[in-house]
Amino acid sequence: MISDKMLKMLNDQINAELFSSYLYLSMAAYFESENWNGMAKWMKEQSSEEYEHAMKFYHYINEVEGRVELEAIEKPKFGWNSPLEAFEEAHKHELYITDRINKLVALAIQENDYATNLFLNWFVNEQVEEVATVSQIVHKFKLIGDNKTSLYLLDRELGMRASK
Ligand code: OFO
Repeated sequence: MISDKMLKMLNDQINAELFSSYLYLSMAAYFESENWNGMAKWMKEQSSEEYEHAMKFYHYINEVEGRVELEAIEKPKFGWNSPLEAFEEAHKHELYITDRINKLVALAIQENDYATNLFLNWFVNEQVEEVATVSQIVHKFKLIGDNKTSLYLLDRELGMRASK
């Protein structure tokens, strides 16, 4: 049995993960509008992963006999000035999500909620990977600058991201 406070925070995290999915889909749409099809593919994959993250929380809440309560999803930003700006925002967003996961873990520890703590371990590792991946992409964009050929090649590289 989980506490009401924990249940509320887990439900809020469903909303945060769905917002992540929505934000990355909006970035994908921006990339498509600029004909960066590889970047769009990368972001669509990321958007799908975020939906899966939301569903992990959904299933966990049901497993511990809590009640899933969905709230409205905030409208994501519509456009960015450059691919670099979009990926920088993705990086910032992942740091924010990491902070949220850490707060969930802190509450689970405080409440001696071992099951939820164990469930959250997967997300702790996932956040390390997500922050590192986006950070590397931002680094590549910064190296490349305005070099069109290199941007074309990076777009191709990002488009090779496999579906999970
Ligand atoms: Fe769900 O990890 Fe990104 O936001």
